[in-house]
Amino acid sequence: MSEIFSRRLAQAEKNYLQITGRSNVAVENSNGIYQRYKYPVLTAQHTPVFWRYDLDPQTNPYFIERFGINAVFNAGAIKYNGKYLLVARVEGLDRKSFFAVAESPNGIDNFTFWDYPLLMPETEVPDTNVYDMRLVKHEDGWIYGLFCTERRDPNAADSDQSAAIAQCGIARTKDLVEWDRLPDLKTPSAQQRNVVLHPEFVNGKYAFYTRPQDSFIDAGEGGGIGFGLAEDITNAVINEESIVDRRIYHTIYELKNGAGAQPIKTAYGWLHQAHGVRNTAAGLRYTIYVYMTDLHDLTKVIYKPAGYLIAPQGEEYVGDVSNVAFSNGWILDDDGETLFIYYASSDTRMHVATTTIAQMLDYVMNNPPDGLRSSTSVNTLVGIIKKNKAYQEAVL
Ligand code: M1P
Repeated sequence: MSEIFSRRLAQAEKNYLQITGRSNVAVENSNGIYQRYKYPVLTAQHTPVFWRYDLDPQTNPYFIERFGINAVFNAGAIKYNGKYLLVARVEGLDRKSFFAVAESPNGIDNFTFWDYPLLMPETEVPDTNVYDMRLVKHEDGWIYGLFCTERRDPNAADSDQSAAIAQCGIARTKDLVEWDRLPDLKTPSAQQRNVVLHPEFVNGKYAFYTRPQDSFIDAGEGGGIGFGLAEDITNAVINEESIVDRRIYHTIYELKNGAGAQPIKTAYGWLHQAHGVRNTAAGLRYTIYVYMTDLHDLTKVIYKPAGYLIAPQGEEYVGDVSNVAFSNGWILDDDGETLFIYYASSDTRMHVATTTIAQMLDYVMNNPPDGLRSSTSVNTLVGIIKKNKAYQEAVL
């Protein structure tokens, strides 16, 4: 074994142990809604050394990285057998994404990947790229993974090598190791991304939150986050899609939006998280927001605070696709109260924010909604100031 090989191997192993063994640190936060943490929970450096390098000095004398990882982001999340699991979107240097499970004993640090990536079966039309899995423990007993499957548009001209079609892939498992691939979801829309399965049956049917879109990037006529029912998950067909959370001019979700993770049932309604996109002179800006729908009418939004819950902050702004905060996974802990919100920054790395259902209910039900005009925002602010002044005068 050459000196260079042993030195570089020792360094790679040291880096890996340092990053996966590091304790996370809560960051002082003033918004009172959730707690951010100092370190990302998953990065490309969290991938095992034995994924990236050939460890045989005979065949890799320079200890060259043979399979580079570009980014680890947009993870689905679930608690399973007492462990906090993230099914991450791992992207190689070749731009292909695949899924891999990482587990942590506490949900905030020490995430380590399982030895092998997830072996996702294909349908008869192979996926070119798969990403952004939403995990749902459904009342039918299966754990479902819904994800985007992307393929080249078969009708695109040869000169156009970027036209793509996005659809919702569906797979299910009992142990997150063996997966059955089901046919892709069929909807009235040309394309789909950001599809989430509702955890309960609705009138005996499977209920989906969809994101109809006209083309690969543009939501186009797709009005926002949709909703539809399918009789059979093994051949899921939605015939009618209605819009639950509409895109609206001059909001953080005016350009497009998409459901994040499975909604959480509370005493007051279903708590949803989603991402909203707006355009800026510097490009698209993705932020995460929440809203609540009626317990009995899943298509009726009953509470929705104005603006975003999580936007990129500090180093989160920078990455492969900058100015992106995106979430497709959260875990409600066994106490029914502690909530881990997993979010990616700038299509590069994963973070966690922790909160409680009590805090989220207070936020979603009591923070002011968007009045959609500057003057309504001013009225809201004046109301807060007047109330505070009256309170201070009364107690002083
Ligand atoms: O690059 C930002 C995000 O873009 C897409 O989200 P949407 O479909 O809402 O535009 C997805 O490709 C997502 O993975 C990515 O993080």
